[in-house]
Amino acid sequence: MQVSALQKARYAYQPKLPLILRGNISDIEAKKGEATQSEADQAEIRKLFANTYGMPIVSFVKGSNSISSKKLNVGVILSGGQAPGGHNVICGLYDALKKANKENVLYGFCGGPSGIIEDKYIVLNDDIINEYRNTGGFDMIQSGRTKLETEEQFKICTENCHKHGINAIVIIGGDDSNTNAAVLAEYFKAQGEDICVVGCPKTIDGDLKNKCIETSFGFDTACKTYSELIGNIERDANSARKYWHFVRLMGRSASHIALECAIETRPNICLVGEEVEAKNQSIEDITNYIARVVASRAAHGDNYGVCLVPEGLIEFIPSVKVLIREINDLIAEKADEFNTLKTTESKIAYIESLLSDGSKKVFNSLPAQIEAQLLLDRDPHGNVQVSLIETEKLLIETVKKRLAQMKANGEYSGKFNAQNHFFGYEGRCAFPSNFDADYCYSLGYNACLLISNGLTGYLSSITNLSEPADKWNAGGIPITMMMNMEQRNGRMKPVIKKALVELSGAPFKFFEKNREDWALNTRYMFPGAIQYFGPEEVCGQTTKTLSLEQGKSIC
Ligand code: FBP
Repeated sequence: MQVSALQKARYAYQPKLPLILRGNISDIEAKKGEATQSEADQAEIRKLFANTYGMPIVSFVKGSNSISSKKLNVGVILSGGQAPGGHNVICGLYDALKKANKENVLYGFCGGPSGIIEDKYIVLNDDIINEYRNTGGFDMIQSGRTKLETEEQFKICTENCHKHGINAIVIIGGDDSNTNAAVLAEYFKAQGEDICVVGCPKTIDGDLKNKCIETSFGFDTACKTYSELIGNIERDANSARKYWHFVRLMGRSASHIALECAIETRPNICLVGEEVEAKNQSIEDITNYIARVVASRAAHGDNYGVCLVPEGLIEFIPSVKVLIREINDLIAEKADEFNTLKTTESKIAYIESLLSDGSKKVFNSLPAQIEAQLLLDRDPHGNVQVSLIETEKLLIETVKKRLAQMKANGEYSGKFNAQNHFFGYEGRCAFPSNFDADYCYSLGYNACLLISNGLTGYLSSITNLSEPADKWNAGGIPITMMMNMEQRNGRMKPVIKKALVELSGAPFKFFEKNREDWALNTRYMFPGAIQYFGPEEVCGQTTKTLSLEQGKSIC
């Protein structure tokens, strides 16, 4: 493979581990805490996870252990959307396995969870691993969105584990994939199978976090990549002074990415889905807010600006949320009829005929393009694919109309020329920042320790992340502890609770305090590209979100 100079230099980077993981594996003790309970719906979740519910949080401390050095065969799966650092999780896991026993074998199941069902795998060795150290992407073994959830899939999975003598599976995924990791762990236990399942918290969206998981990997690099691009656009806007740029940012439901990028770049407007929901705002309210800022800036001669739009915004507008839920249920319930319809128009007409009166009204108020985008295929977990809904274009249109009315009323006399952008895939496969390179390597290394200790149904956890790596803590969190019951594909299911932006949290408070100033005055910040080599204050910064959440001040 031809490699760039940067890639060559990154191969040589040695990711940092927490101090506790740096010594001999035999000197690390697994300290178990109190029994745990699920986030909510304890009775139902206890019933569904009879063998794995209530397990304690585990922390690794200095001590001794009686882990045997018996040969282990481990399978690893990348699940869901790409996130920078995935390769490093595998590298950390591989290095720890080889350190524990040179005979240990790591199977990389290819193409996501379907790899283990179809028995598509590669046996990872030094040559393969060394080609992917500290690189972006998931191309070492690729990823996929197949859901591991049926009894039949679990049976095939068991057969394939037996075939290769697999003792443990590591699933690197987001909330839905780790939910499935917990279900698989429970299945193995119930069947008396001695196969551990351990998860690793992956997603650029930043919504897999709670009091025990401080951030998911990939969020840091993705936000820094988007912030670099937004900063460049701000500089262009500030130079040309003739466009309003509407930038939609990936992140699925939660607005963590948009909020982090706003704190990094200080745009004139950043919408936050969770606030829209809390204030019960409609598309009209959001439009009026944007138009007011556009008009106020125009009054000072500034006919330009930058507005960040989280891709999940549309789902938070309460009336649209109800509409999406109805469409999700209808698509699941009437799948046979719906899937026979050939044209977009016939699909729109069919769904419209079945909607409640309230939702029909909201549906009809949307441009045809957005109606069609709301009906596109659901992901395998039954979620609408918000990355396909062009909310930024919808807002440009509604704002344009509102400004025309304001002009007619003599409330506005500026110019509004808008450009739309969508930043998503651009940030998911970047070279991991030093933070993500270190964090991911540590998560993978730590997953090996969880397996060696026979722990199953756990998520690999590295904490104290706003401090330097040598002060990080390592351990495991029982996945059931993060669960509640939610409606999916028309049925109640146990799932890991998604972490949305907390309006009382430090990152949102910081943004709220400053947004009016950023709206009217131009306070753009240009973070520039991620730096991998150089002084720690340039290369070693965590996200502003993490710093603020951990009580650190930011500049
Ligand atoms: P995960 O939750 O699987 O990590 O996905 C992250 C994400 O990038 C979302 O932000 C986005 O909405 C979605 O994937 C896009 O999915 P796809 O890669 O299938 O287009």
